[in-house]
Amino acid sequence: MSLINYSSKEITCKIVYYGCGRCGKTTNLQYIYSKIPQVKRSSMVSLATEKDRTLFFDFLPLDLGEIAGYKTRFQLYTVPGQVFYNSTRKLVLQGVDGIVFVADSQVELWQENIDSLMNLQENMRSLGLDPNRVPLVMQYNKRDLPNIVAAADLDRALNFRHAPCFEAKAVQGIGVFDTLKAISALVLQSISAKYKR
Ligand SMILES: Nc1nc2c(ncn2[C@@H]2O[C@H](COP(=O)(O)OP(=O)(O)O)[C@@H](O)[C@H]2O)c(=O)[nH]1
Ligand SMILES: [Mg+2]
Repeated sequence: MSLINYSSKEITCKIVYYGCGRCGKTTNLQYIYSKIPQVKRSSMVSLATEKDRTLFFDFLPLDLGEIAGYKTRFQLYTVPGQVFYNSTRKLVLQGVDGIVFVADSQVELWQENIDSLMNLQENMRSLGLDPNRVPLVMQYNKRDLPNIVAAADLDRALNFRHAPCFEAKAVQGIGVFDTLKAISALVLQSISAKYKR
């Protein structure tokens, strides 16, 4: 549910990075934060436990320029990945305009990725969101590690609607902006389609 303010000519969109615990969601936001000029971003808010795991969410507001005279604001959120935080995940998903599903490419996390994707779809449905329609981008992260699943196999198992997908090494920043550009373009397209009459 993007917010469009006609008088101030501003569009605010919400993008959520979803995925199992420790797949690299926070790392994506931290990298984006480190590369965006100060004037284009507010400070990043992180609510983490002592062990560096997201407790509620990370939040990063960005100004990404103008489209047709409208200033576009993007709010990036992550969800806590651990299974028991589902009510928080649902809360963060409310009003989402676009989703980045981050998968951990490591072989031993195969099932966790699938479970997280099922959980995403279930939570979306329970919020009245159509998993087949909300703009979505897939990111296969941790490609730098040795024991990983081939990207094509991850794609077959996870990319249920042939969404744009990117391989990433988020710790090195690789693939992070490709992912962000793809999801922001999809979100802006879907918003302009919605408001065009
Ligand atoms: N080797 C490697 N480690 C990564 C990568 N992305 C994230 N990590 C590490 O994985 C751990 C969990 O990352 P984090 O972003 O906190 O995961 P989150 O729970 O999804 O927010 C951290 O130690 C990160 O440094 C990557 O591309 N390669
Ligand atoms: Mg996190």
